[in-house]
Amino acid sequence: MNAAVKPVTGPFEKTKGWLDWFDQPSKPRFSLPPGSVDAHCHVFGPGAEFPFAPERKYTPCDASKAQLFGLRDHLGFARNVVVQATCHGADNSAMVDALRGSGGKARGVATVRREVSDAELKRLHQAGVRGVRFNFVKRLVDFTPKDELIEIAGRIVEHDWHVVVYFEAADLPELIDFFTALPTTVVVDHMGRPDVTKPVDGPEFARFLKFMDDYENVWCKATCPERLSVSGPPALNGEQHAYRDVVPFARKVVEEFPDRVLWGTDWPHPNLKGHMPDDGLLVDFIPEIATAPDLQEQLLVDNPMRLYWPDEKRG
Ligand code: 0GY
Repeated sequence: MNAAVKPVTGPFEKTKGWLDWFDQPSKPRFSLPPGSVDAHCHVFGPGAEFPFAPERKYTPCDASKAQLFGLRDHLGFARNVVVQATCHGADNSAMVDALRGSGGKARGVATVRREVSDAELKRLHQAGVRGVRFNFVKRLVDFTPKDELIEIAGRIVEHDWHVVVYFEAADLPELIDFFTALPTTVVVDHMGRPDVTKPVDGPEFARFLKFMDDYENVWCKATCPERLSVSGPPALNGEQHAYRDVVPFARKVVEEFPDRVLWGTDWPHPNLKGHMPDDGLLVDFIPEIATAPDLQEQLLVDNPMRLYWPDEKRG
């Protein structure tokens, strides 16, 4: 990656202990299939241009669209899906600016409130937004009433958008009725955040798999080994492969639901304190979880293209 993409310090003091993203990622050994989509990543600010939300629970380092696109090219991706991060609240300007600056190579997932106008939804669609994100992770957001979320979900149907949901594994039982009432495709972030110290065939992950099995409109992202792993990357534990403990969980969803899984880097990896992943090594994690070329093609190209660029040819 170009040295010019080094993190810059904005006018905001970032949350203490939060690491800056890894600015010299290795070149992956795994060659991504042509047309691969990084289907979960963010932009932060730059804070001087796109101020962070007053209600945010953390203040990140800056991570601009140019830096994101530099990483895309370095790793070998063709496209990005930029997911609105909670530090920008419901002000989607930085994300929309990234979509507009991508030359059609990025789509977005927005955060909206019930006050959002029809004209704004249309404007977001024209910019490349194809979904909204409902976040239930208490350390990241304040509570939003479910009737407000249902109302928003009802309004995005006409744009053929989907809902991305982020929650902790322990909260699935109380959220499941809400998720199944949503009138759209529902995409679960990071496999519903399993506790990877528990067995992959134990009751907690079985509950998540059953949820996906029972509802064909539910997809998930086989993402964030760096966030879910307890064993950590190879540099810390000396094992040959990174994030070994996450592999069985991610492999399971990829193999059981090959046409409903997505993959993304999660760059610039908000809220990581223990270590910051080398995004090149994250790409090398992919063949561990999608072990055959046809699974890789579905995970990285076919599925994200169907959801985000349904009218376009790949590439
Ligand atoms: C992620 C995960 C996190 C943060 C956010 O929007 C966000 O702030 O999603 C997290 O802290 O687990 O997917 O980026």
